[in-house]
Amino acid sequence: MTESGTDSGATVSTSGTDSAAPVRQPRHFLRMFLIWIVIAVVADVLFYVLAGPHIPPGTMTSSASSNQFDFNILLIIALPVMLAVWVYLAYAVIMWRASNKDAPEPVGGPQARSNLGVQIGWIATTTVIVMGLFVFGTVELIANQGSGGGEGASPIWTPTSGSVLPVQVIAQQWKFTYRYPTFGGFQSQELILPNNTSIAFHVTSLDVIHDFWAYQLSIKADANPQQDNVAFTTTHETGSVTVRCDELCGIWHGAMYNYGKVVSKSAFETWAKSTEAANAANTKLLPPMAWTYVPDANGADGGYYPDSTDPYSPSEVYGAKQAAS
Ligand SMILES: [Cu+2]
Repeated sequence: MTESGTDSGATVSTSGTDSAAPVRQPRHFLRMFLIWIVIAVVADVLFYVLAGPHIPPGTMTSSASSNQFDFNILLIIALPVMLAVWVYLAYAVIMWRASNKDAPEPVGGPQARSNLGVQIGWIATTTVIVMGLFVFGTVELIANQGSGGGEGASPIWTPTSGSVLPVQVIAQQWKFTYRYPTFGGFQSQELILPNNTSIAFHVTSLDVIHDFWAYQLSIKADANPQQDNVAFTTTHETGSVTVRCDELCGIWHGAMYNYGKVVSKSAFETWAKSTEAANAANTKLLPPMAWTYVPDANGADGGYYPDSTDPYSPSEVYGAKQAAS
């Protein structure tokens, strides 16, 4: 293959003081750049059009749509970076392989050190990408409902909707239950939500640290004992929801999941009112609705566990006074 000799590029001396005659070299960097820019633009457009709408976590809620947009932007920035590496690799393998007689000898020594253009280009490009992502990520975090995360008891962002449904998420080893304070405080093992409604999740824990991760809602908020962690979203589509614990919380952490649904407003009202009525007798036995709970707080030992029991196994007695044998 001798096509590089016919290319109308700049003449480049191959190896400085080498006695070989200079071989006319094409403008490799310009070529790579042109190949890269075409592939990168095509890949970005194809990705955004074909894959973009299917990128997790979907569009079931305002926070899900917002996160999907963020992921798409990140991937659109990352794709050209990856393609730049691949184009350089492919170009180098094809142009500078040993069997290509026109390939210049590799240059070592002082000539191979310190290329100001490459250094400035590298620092400028990486700085722009990193600082751009920093600004983008910060704005998206603050402006878009904390990207669905828990914002603590005093969120910096609150929904503009005048009517927000509060749902309390109570985590414990090893299950989630949901309490509906505006429907008599009944408690459900299933998360049912009305469509086109702003929801305030009040996430708390009865024992250790858990994490409420409702994947399709794009809500992920830590569940800490004695903390009321608030996360907002607005539902936009009906469908089923998977809830998982996302904080290693003990031996059955992996089994700590359940399911929920976003249903029409009327279906939600019917469900909520009938469940409130059906559970009324049990709801009376629950602790009064509060933003955090201390299990057995009124017990004799004031601990998290029922009196005279503790979470440790009977063999965990190292250091305890042992009976003489
Ligand atoms: Cu857990």
